[in-house]
Amino acid sequence: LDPEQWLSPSAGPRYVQLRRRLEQGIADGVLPANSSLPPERELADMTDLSRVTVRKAIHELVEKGLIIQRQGSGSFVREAEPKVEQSLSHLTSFTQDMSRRGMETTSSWLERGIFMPSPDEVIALALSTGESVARITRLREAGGRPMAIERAALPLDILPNPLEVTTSLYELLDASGQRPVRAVQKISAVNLPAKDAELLGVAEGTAGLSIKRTSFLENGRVAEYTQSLYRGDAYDFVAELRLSN
Ligand code: 16G
Repeated sequence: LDPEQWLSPSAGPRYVQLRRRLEQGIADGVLPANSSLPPERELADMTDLSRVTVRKAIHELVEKGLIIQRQGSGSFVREAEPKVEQSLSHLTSFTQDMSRRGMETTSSWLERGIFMPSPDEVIALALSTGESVARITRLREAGGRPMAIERAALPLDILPNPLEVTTSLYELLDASGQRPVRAVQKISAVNLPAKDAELLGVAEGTAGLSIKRTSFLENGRVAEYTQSLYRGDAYDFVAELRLSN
């Protein structure tokens, strides 16, 4: 924890830098689950920071659920919650996936409306020049725990009023007879950028999975192009493979 090696005057408040440093330690397993943190005074000595700074950093980790404090016995690294195992062979929605596990879904809205499409949305949805898209961006939570950031774009004739989406997008599409029946997904590894990591409650640079889903209606028309960022520490994606002939 030699402060010379990681404290930088340009990297924001010192307590934030210390918090990130500790988060990184937890993510890397240097501070394993159930291990105890050195007492505040010791941490302050080790880092050359004030006790107030140390206390602030620890307080944020408690708020984020990474550390628990027990009266009289100090601070401990919290046991990670079990991962969600998600099958890759069924075209399901987030709400369905979570309710099957007995978890309730909540969403925080980041964006919901009609927008000019991004270049990749134009391509994925085969939009014509000047055509707008319905876009909904949500932080998706299950059982109160942030799981993914999802940005869905749909052609306006499929979702004319994005404000109508209040809970499940797929249930709404289903109700209007436009439930996708087929999808193509591309999964890639990412290091979560600061803003997304913050929303997902993990340290900047934590491993995440980027999933891009393009889904189609029965008649072959593109219904949705959704870019999702899943927490790598919360998800395992599972696919069943068969020998092809
Ligand atoms: C899933 C889909 C996403 C879809 C959403 C609808 C993946 C990678 N993505 O998260 O494409 O828009 O479900 O969920 O599985 P909702 O019906 O709960 O709104």
